[in-house]
Amino acid sequence: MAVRITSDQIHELEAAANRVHERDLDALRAQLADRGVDTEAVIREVQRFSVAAPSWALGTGGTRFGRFPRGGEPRTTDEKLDDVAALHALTGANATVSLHVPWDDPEDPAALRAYADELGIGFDAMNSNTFQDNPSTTGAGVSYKFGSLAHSDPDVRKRALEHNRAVIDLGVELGSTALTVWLADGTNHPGQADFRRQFERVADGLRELHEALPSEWELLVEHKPYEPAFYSTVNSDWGSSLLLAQHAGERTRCLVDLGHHLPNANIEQVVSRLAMVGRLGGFHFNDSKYGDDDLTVGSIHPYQFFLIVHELVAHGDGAMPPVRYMIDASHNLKDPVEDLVQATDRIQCTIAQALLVDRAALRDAQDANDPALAEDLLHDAFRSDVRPLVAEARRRNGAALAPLAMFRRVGYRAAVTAERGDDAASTGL
Ligand code: LRH
Ligand code: MN
Repeated sequence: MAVRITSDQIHELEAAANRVHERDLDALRAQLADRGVDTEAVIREVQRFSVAAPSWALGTGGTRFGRFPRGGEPRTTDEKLDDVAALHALTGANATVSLHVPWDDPEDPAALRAYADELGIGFDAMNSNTFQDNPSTTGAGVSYKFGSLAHSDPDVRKRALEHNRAVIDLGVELGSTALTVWLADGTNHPGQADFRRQFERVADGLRELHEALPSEWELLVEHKPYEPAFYSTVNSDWGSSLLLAQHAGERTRCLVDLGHHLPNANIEQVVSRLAMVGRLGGFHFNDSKYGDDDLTVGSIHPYQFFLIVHELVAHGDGAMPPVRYMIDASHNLKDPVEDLVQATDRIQCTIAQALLVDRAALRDAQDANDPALAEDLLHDAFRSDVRPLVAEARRRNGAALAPLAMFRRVGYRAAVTAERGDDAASTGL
């Protein structure tokens, strides 16, 4: 019998904490009222927000140098849904999961969908995988070693398209309405391939996929500068991604993985550009210090993340715009659910901070070329401790004031480890 975390359980365990919470909330409300902030609107917007959990990050992640599994990991996609349901019970903001095929390859999609419905979890964008050879995705005699949609061999490209269409078909059965395509396609050696011919092959492949999309579906293309290719990557940056999206068709947009930018890239400006031309499709939220480190959201560059969310709230005219929000991280050291709880909390807090920005005053400061005032207006928001507002939004969603403490208090990991076993390992990164 799967381990469940319920609102009643949380409410009961947080009874004492609730009194302290209400005192802190009242104090903050008074403070923000003086600044003309509509705290109820902030709480409602945080309540409304949800970010998809990555199915491939519910186990312990690793690197080529090692992986230190902790046991009690979800062994099946059903058990991954159990963990996402536990996560959602704690945060009130992870109502969907993003599956990755063939790491998730359900024998009975209808049964999986019924189980997800029972748990109140939906399926966000599906992810295909043409960056690993796998009997179910490549079949005999085909390898993605030298690429997939960019491959010089039409048989390999054909196989890659078939896999992506199969992922769409599975997604239709699960109620998903989007496919994310991240391609590892590129080169390691100058001269290994022709940049233009590789790009044109991918562009044509994505257009074919776009034409295969069911009516209400969208296609998301994800750029990345390097890894596993270390000399050139076909969809290497936002410009390449935008060109691919425009070539593929109107229901193709760009997915921005925060870790997929070279050092010092101005990611908030990339977001502004893509939103401006109506091609911002979604995000893979994470953080990084050096490369595609897939670390906890807001753990390394919280101010950069604030500036990105500020761009979104500005683009959404005071609300988070309707694009696809997903977390994409790799939990090498932390408990995967704890890391996702923290990531979701950081996103909720950053949204609340971005909603505190006095955008009218900022616009005036910008028009008056007053950079000092403009910066202060951003910092007033970024330096505001909004945690009582976020805790209140979670409480109203039936979730936890302090989700990490609650996860530990209910002993979820110990309970599922007892059920799944110390050597239970998950599929994914
Ligand atoms: C590539 C990526 C992509 C996924 C993979 C798990 O680095 O960000 O989004 O397919 O990680
Ligand atoms: Mn990603």
